[in-house]
Amino acid sequence: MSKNALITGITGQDGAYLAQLLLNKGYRVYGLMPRRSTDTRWRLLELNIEKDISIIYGDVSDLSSVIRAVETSKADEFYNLAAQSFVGTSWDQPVLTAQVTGVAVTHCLEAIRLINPKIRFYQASTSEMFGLIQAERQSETTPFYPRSPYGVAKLYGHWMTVNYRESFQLHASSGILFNHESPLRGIEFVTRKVTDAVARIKQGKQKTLSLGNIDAKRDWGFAGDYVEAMWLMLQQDTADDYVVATGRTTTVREMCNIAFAHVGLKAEDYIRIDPKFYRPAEVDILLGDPTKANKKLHWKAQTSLEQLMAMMVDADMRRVSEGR
Ligand code: NAP
Ligand code: F7E
Repeated sequence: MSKNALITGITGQDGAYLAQLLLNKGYRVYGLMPRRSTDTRWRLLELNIEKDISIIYGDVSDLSSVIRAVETSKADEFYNLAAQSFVGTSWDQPVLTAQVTGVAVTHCLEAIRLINPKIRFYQASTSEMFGLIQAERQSETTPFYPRSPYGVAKLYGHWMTVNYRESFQLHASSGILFNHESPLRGIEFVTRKVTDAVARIKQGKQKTLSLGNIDAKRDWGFAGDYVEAMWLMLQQDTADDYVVATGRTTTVREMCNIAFAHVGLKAEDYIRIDPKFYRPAEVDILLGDPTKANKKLHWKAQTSLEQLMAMMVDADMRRVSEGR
């Protein structure tokens, strides 16, 4: 019998890829979507799956929305991907970030506990919880030290997920995912900002690219690979926490070199440093240790950074040439 899945954050990068994956596996997919004044379904339209998803309007910061979504969807699996997910904005809207990215996780857990404790739950945790890193390679046992209101809010959600698993025996797992990108990445994140600029510069529509701290290092993977790990976590007999990463770290500078080189340009000829893109506190380096996910989930990142940047630049070259 086919299963029902509820995804919050269905209109985001991961929500779109996860919905596609679950539809391909025969799930009935329900998506909780906040009503906005303009249509936010561009990713679902780009993957051509918008007609296959049942949308439930609501907001994760509103407990009644979440309760209604759990009841309406009759979910077997609940993926909480909704968040104010941009780290930079979390210093400008720290209270909203705490509510949407942090407290709302408890709304999801409470709805499950009250309506059907058998529902399996996935919480979208993050490498930002490691912040000022306490080990060279970060694994499930590395102590946390968040460096942004976003990281702090996510850490609350992570520990509530662990707590509800231990207190109420919920099948609740926390995926500690390192940065993952794709052609569907939001334009404000650095990889997509770069690939969009590469396409515009190559096509004569932009002259330079302004960035902040290009010495920061990230462990970047492909979102399409990472949503598979989310699903695998909920297929295990017991719930647990997993680091999902590639195990390779690269500077923003080198990522730019790769992206510009894909269209035959040199990044250094176009990059300008603008202090306005620096953050009040930076996460200098992240490098994940995905050994547990490799062994227990049999999951491994399939896409190299070079392949990822090529995929993203090619998609933006197409968009820019179509006038988008
Ligand atoms: P994203 O593209 O920013 O998507 C976030 C989604 O959350 C959007 O659909 C957004 O809808 C929705 N949302 C925001 N506020 C909401 C609210 N109050 N109620 C209901 N929905 C709301 O993020 P992503 O990259 O797909 O990431 C998915 C999740 O994984 C997030 O929780 C993120 O923090 C986490 N994460 C991401 C990464 C990464 O590298 N991508 C790594 C680790 C963890 P609107 O667009 O309408 O606001
Ligand atoms: O920044 C530096 C910036 O905004 C990456 C989210 O998905 O991953 C993401 O958070 C690095 C940082 O991602 C610019 O200072 C330099 O060091 O692409 P980002 P993030 O902050 O790592 C984690 C895992 C999440 O959970 C989050 O939800 O790049 N950087 N110059 C810049 N970053 C941006 N955005 N723009 C710049 O101009």
